[in-house]
Amino acid sequence: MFHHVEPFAGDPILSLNEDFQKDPRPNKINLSIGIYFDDTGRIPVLDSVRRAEAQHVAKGGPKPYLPIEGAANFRSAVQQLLFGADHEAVTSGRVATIQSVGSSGGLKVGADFINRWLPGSEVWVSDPTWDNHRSMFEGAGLKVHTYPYYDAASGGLRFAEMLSTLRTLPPQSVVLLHACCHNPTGVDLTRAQWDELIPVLRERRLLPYLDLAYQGFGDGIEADAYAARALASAGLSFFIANSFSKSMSVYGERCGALSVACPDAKQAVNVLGQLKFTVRRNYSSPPIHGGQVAATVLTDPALRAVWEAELGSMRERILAMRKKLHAVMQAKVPGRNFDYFLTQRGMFSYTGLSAEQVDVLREQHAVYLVRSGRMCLAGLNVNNVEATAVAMAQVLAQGLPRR
Ligand code: KET
Repeated sequence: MFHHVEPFAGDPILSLNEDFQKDPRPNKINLSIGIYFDDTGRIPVLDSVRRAEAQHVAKGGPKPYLPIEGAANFRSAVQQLLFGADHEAVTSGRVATIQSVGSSGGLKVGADFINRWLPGSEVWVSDPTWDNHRSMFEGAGLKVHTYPYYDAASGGLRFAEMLSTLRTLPPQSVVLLHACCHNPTGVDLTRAQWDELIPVLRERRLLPYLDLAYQGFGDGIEADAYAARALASAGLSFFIANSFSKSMSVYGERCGALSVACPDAKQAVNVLGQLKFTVRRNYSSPPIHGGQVAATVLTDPALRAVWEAELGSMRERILAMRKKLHAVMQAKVPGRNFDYFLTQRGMFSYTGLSAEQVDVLREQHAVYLVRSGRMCLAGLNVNNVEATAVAMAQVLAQGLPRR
């Protein structure tokens, strides 16, 4: 029956993380997966989350199926977080939101919806992007292309080329955009660039699909929602998948949402209905726990304040690591510019290391990066940042070919 089934080649991020767990070397450093580790190298359980969980456990309620679209309190809290409570898109009811199994689940449900209801549409993702984007959209039966994004020479953005490519796309093409903290490069659009991009999306009648997986890790919770709010205020129809995995450090709870901003409330009802149909025939309904914890953290004023402070200190700690790594690298490898560590935002930086250099780092120094050269700076801490810099400097000095 299954003799023709091919072996799984492994996932460039998750399989590497599994290899890291198996690595017996005590000095190993995990800068591969996009997970925030604290200064002691642990995945934190946020105080806000712990307290919200305690409230739910104390209530001890039954565990019925949630509605297909998820819990109403969670969905409404998500809309307020993304757009602001008073935003016209929210108050007019023209946003359709489902609670999803991580933002990955939301991305895929949205992709399935596009395949069913916009069958001619093809998808355009940034070059490069999170590996799984291509995989998910192709898995939904959609064709995936790239638009220019990262400029390896400057470590910045190819904004003019990006815009001119988007101007050539057929109407209803889907444009996947990272709302903040671009993965894998850490290179984001400025507000002025978003403001320039939006008229192009509108004129070409493109369908933006925002991925907001790192809200709060860029410039702050509100600031990182700029793209979502600007698109909504401009009256564009768009998708947005958002995640609490990173911002609440609840990775395994698989807690996220998919929202679709529609032209009016009537269309939002139908869109929501079809999202529900997609969910029902995939996994029927989402789990309770993570969504209820997130809803409590978002809506209880005391817990909300604790969470905002906790997220703020995670962001600050990553920034401090960026500065420290930059300083050590600058000292150890004079003549080479490491300013990208300072200018890039969020958990990731694109180091420019080749796959071969990344292999040497892993094999000889037990420092794990993704083979694209992506480094997760949220895995750095006071105890390993120096060792990371020393290892990187050695690898660079070995003079392996740089891409
Ligand atoms: N979008 C982006 C851009 C992203 O980096 C991730 C996860 C997700 C969505 C999915 O998050 P979820 O937990 O489903 O809400 N990225 C890290 C982990 C992974 O690859 O799954 C990573 O890039 O390392």
